[in-house]
Amino acid sequence: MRRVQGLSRPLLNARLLRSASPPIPSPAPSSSSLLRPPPSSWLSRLGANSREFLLPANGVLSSSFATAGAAAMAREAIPSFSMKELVLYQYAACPFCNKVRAFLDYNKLPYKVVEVNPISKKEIKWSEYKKVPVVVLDGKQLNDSFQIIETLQQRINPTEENSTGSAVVEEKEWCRWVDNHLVHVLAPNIYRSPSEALESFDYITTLGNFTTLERWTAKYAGAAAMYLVSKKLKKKHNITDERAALYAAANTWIRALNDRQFMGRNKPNLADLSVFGVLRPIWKLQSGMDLAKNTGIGAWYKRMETEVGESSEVKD
Ligand SMILES: N[C@@H](CCC(=O)N[C@@H](CS)C(=O)NCC(=O)O)C(=O)O
Repeated sequence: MRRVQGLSRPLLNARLLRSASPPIPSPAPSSSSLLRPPPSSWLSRLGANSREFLLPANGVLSSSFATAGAAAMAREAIPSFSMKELVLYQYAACPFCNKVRAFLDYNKLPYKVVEVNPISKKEIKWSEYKKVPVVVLDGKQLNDSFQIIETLQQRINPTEENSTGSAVVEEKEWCRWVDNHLVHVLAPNIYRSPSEALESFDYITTLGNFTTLERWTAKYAGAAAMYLVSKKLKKKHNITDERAALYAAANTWIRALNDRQFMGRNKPNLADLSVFGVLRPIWKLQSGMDLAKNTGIGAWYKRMETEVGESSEVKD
């Protein structure tokens, strides 16, 4: 059985893994999930950290899926993982959600997607936890991308022992680096200028289910708001030049690879999947194209596309 190098056995936090109560509704078809046009409170709410990322990835990623290589195509279903249903509640542009998707896709775990409206969050009204990603696995709710991946990894490799080996320490360290550093560099880049903010919101509104008026409003109001918010985020995360920070992060990652194909050596480990997942939504945007052009990360990214392969999302 193929495996990703796993993290140590998790101390499952009861807050993060609990029986769903009240009963979790069946997911609405993803085609009906929307990024609604901004209500009047939206601009102020956009200032929240939680709204750093509103960019849908699906459309951006279609070409990634199309380039799935032979290695990924040949991958087998994971025999030890028995599950009835896995539902991912997400914002398509959310880097944390894309981390989870990269893990699911790489491991060929079939999942349904419910696109959550970031304003009303009505799709996760049943949940006390109000962030995404949320996974519902056979009726159990899992919150937080790190915990979701770790829990699923344990299901894939139930016999894996707690390890403090150097490879595991390294993997953990770089997973933390993704959450604590890399993700914070992204929003200031994709909303860096009015034109880049518009580019980003063009994806959001093109892919979402908007009326013409809603699409126009969300695109321009959202872009304007996030352009302003991105300046605050730069300060908050001590970034002076956002592109330089993005390139520096990519170069840091490449140095960490130290001439290995992947951090997991011949196969991606969880750190590879995390870096890839959070970069995926921006890869076809101006910031992603600049990143590929000005750093050496492109070759690793292409290898990751091949390894992760096609999406294992199940559509209704
Ligand atoms: N530590 C969490 C962070 C998740 C997170 O911050 N998600 C954002 C979207 S990118 C969110 O849902 N924010 C709450 C909101 O939108 O109101 C994880 O790794 O899953």
